[in-house]
Amino acid sequence: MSNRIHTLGGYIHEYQKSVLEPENFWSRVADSFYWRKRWDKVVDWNFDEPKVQWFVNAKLNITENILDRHLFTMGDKPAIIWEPNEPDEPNRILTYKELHREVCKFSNVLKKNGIEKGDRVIIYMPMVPEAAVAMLACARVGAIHSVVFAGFSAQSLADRINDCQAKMVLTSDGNFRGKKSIPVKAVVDEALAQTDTIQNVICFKRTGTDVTMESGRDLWWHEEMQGISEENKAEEMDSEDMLFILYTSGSTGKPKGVVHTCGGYMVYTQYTFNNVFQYSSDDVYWCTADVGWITGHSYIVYGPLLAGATTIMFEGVPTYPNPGRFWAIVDKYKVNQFYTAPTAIRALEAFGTEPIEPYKLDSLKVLGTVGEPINEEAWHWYHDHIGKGKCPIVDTWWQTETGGILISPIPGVTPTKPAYATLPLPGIQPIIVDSEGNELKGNSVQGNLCIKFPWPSMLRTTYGDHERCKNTYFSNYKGLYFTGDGVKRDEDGYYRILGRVDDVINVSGHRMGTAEVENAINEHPKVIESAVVGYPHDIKGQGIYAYVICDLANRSEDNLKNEIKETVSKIIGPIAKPEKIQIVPGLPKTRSGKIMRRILRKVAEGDTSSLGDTSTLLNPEVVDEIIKGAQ
Ligand code: 7RM
Repeated sequence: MSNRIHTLGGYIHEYQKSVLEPENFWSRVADSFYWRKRWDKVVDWNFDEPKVQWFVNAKLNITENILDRHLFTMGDKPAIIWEPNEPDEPNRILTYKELHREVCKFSNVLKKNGIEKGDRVIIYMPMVPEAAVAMLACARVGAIHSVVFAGFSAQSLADRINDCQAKMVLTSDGNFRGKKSIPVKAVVDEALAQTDTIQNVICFKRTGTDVTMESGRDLWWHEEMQGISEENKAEEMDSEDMLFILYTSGSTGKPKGVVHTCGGYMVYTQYTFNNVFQYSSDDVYWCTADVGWITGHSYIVYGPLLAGATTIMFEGVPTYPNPGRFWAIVDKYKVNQFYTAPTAIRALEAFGTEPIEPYKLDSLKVLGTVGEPINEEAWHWYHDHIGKGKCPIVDTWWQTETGGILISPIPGVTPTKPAYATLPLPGIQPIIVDSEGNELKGNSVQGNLCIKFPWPSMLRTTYGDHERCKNTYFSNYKGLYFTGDGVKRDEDGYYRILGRVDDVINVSGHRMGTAEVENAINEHPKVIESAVVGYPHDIKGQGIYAYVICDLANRSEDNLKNEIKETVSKIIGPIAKPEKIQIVPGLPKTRSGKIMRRILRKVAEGDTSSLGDTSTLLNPEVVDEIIKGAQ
């Protein structure tokens, strides 16, 4: 039923089958779901347009597979356990039956307020169960949700609303995060001044902070839910109808809306959840991501709930009220599978082992990581001190665009290796190419990571701009999906992800385009030009280092740097603030005017010994000035 792999032999068998007979393989996996109408063809694809369709002409609603399908078998099982920011505030537990009821009611609220199949709805909410209810209610009525991380600025929110022409925003009054209480509705109000497609805002009351409610536009969640019917029949969706849009950064200034569709995403997220976490029916699973990122979509909400799992949603941060909070939660709920980011592990490692000592952590069976390469030291710390040497670590490699995990160990089944994502899951055919696109065959090779065959949860397009999808992912190497990551396949055939090979910086697992940050910096009136690179950061993996040319008249450098940070925070959000800003007299440029980022990267890394040939630069003299002023 769950298509779970139990043995190494089973993995090898399933993998081979998935490559030799992909249609039979995926059709067997898909058979365990509830479809209103079965597919005519399993997959139809070409990577040139690109056009990818899975379970062609099948009809379904993903929420019937999450809710209605589980009602009779596990109606009273906890679906979502919500742990609040404050440890002594009461938690909330929603069983499958209660989640079903909430989703049906909120689906009726959406419909009552004019939301129809195909409409775009923005979800800008903190980590509360209502965020999941909102996503599922959209899916149930056939609306396309686009969750925007609630730490993004009004400007970022407005850009996303405008890009997808959203009709509604679902939000909250405020957001508790550690010691802070963040206004959320006020940011929405600011964003809406720059948009003209939003008809209604539905606001969930969380912090009780004062908000302005615009009459005729803004509605309270609790008022709308009052007295609304609990009966709701899910909309019938085509397998290839859009399920959601999620914006992600790339190498240009403008984030792109990655589009996922209903059928393939459903099949792949449940299949990978079951295998990668080896979830069994009474387990408690916890992924610490935010629903604003793909990890929250696929492995807090959709994958686990499709699998009938109990999934924890945590509102707070790892260090509040103290750096033992994660471990307190693990013991409190007897968490069996724990999935987090390397940056969180490194941040907690910095506090030593004392915060762990009060806790048993003996319920843990599987540990996971996602979002960025994990260094060997952090891997061992996690393995020894959290897993007590007995829990396999699944280092899961995947992307917003891939929808689900592509390369990962299967715990207890395939081997693990520190800092390695190891082996592709069944159905995934990775290939390594050199910069000319030649395939690097065999083991002990290093190059760019591509995938040569479609998998059910891959992106279908970038919203409103199919050319961009084609250019970004399918044009670098003909006939292949290009991931943007560098990779090594070692002597044993295991994959180690080396990080991005394009202009994308990964700060604490959050993707940021260098151009996006530069555009924000350039908004400051005193900034003439800027260039941004990533540099190695002990905790965040990478930090943002900005080189800025500016007009310093009547300004101190320190004031200006702080203002620049504030500008970035305002335009993108606090996560994009540069750690280091260096005011420079010029930027190293080629004769065609391209900034030589390679040099700036070296200086930011503190390695000025091998800058390469700088004589071909338009302005070689600035390099010395930059080295002198480096931080
Ligand atoms: C799930 C997610 C995607 C980028 C990806 C990589 C990096 C993700 C790992 C990793 C090394 C990993 N989606 N990345 N997982 N690098 N090991 N296990 O993070 O779209 O936000 O980012 O993240 O560079 O291309 S994402």
